[in-house]
Amino acid sequence: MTAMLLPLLLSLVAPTALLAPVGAQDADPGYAPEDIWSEEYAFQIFPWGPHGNFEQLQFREYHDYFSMKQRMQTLAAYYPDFLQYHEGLLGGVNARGDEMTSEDYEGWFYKHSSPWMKITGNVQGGDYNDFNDDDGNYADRPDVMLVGNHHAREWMSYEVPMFFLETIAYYYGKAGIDNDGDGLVDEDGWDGIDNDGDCLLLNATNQDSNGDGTPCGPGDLGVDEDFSEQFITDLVNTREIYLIPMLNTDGNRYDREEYCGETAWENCYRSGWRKNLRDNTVTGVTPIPDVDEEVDEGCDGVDLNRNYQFEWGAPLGATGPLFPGMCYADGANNDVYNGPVNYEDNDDDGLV
Ligand SMILES: [Ca+2]
Ligand SMILES: [Ca+2]
Ligand SMILES: [Ca+2]
Ligand SMILES: [Ca+2]
Repeated sequence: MTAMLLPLLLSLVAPTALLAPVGAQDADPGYAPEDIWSEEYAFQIFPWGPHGNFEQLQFREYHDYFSMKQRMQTLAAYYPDFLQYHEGLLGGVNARGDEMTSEDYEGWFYKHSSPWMKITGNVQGGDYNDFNDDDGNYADRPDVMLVGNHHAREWMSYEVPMFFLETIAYYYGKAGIDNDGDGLVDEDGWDGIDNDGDCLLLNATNQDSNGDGTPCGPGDLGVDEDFSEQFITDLVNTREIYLIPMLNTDGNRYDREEYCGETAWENCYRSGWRKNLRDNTVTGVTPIPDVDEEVDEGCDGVDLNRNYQFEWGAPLGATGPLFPGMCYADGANNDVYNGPVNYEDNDDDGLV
């Protein structure tokens, strides 16, 4: 009942009274999260699901390429009004005049495209784009592209876009929801500030729940805990969002299936595979032929965030060395090889 009564107390009781919660007897007066908010909010149990892998849906376990893709397809099937799933790109003549096919956008080794989601209001309306094979193109809606997992080993970087996707999928079009269960609706929106002051009611040890050293700052329990669902709906309706959670499908599969394994953070002394799996032995960069079709760990791969053609290698190659690894057995790999520059999609990641 505390959670239901608190809003009333906040409006009726003098501020000093709030500093002495019932039952506090130690030197750290204040509430525990579950005293103020719903159990779901206090323990960060997300409302989406319930079908599928619970641990992954609750972001307590990493997706892999396959489960990520399956979840994207499931969400698109549930919410066809504003989500449209795509396996990759159809191809055609790109903006630079090059003829591209859908295979050009597949990874070198595992041959996956990068799955992506088109997100906008009435996504099946608007114009059709025959290069992307997507609907929902509206001249008056700005495009926003969100890309995760340039670096194969940075698994969290595709979970963040997946969390974004789950949030939008669940809350889009819903009326105001009391997200934290305190009886108030939309009282603390997304601005990194504890607008209603409830975080400050926690005991001191709970005020920095994300452990970044800043109490009641961005990311802490009680900060931005009751955003506006209408804000999400408006945001989606006025933009075309292109969400690519896992750009580096090749590298990520290799990292978790071959290079490090599923428990990489516990036992991968090499710190993980970073690049994609571009075959550097058959590109003319090195004279050494690729005698097999396997990944050559001392040679292959391009560091995707160093391969953008904008300011490639600038200044003087400082953003990335010009050569891949040693390209012989057990030779050192160059983890930050930036790949060639020729203003084409020379690393097959779908981005130029
Ligand atoms: Ca609330
Ligand atoms: Ca809300
Ligand atoms: Ca904090
Ligand atoms: Ca708050």
